[in-house]
Amino acid sequence: MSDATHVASGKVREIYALDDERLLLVASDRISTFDVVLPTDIPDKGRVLTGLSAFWFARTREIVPNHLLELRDDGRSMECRRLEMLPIECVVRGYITGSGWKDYQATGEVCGHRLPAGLVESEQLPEPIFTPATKAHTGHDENITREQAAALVGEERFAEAERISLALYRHGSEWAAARGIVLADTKFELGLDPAGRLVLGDEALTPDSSRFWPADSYEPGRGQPSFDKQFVRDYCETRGWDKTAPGPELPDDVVDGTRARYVEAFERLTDIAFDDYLADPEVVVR
Ligand code: PZK
Repeated sequence: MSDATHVASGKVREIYALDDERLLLVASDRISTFDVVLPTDIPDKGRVLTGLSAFWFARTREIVPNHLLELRDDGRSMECRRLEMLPIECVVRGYITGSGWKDYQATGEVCGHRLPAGLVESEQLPEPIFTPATKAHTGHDENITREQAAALVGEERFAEAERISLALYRHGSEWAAARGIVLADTKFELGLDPAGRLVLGDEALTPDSSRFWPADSYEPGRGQPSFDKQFVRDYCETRGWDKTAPGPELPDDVVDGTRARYVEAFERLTDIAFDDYLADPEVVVR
């Protein structure tokens, strides 16, 4: 860490440059809700997200190569190949929720996909759809049409990004469904290696880059509880917080319950005990 220079901050992660070809991605224990980072950490949250990402990277290598070079012993840092990132977010939706639900209610379409009439909130779509978005540096990513996305990355790369994203989502959602978790939607970031090949970067199929819903309480026609953040959201609602920074500090029971949900997501999806991951992070890539 000593000779790594800080490159960028996300809401809950940091990127450092190791050399010209390699970056270090570090996931903190910070949690955000309603787009605000809270003052209270969730212990091991960064390790859960890093472990899950590494797990998926190892299991999706046949679909697309990825940027992971090495998982560090701390369980929260990944050495990665430096890529030239595409200027679009590769979002896949299998269920109609979030900005997709808003757009559908207003226009009957999401990113130019005309959807069946009469869908209710959180309903499963006839098939997963690729719904690219622009990367907003302030505020929210903006959904764009396939034509707009193709203009940004080129027709051929757009088609390949769509194919790869849908294949990753199908793999992840089938795996998760078999373990009682609905993967409602997810966001991938793809980049180009020096040879111009598409490579999966960022984090993948984690609760921070996806909506995970508990399958046993899934019920279309309403918003769904979040697998990981529901205790935090419920607590914030009871506090009558106006959702502007700074957010409220979380009491111990909300922290403990939320940590348990992250660990449960990790263990259900990987079939690996989280303590085994802490003892040796490499267990998720073997
Ligand atoms: C890269 N981000 C998003 C911002 C974060 C993540 N392999 C890569 N090569 C080049 N650039 C990136 C990556 C990756 N991953 C990703 N920004 C740059 C981002 C802030 C914090 F953790």
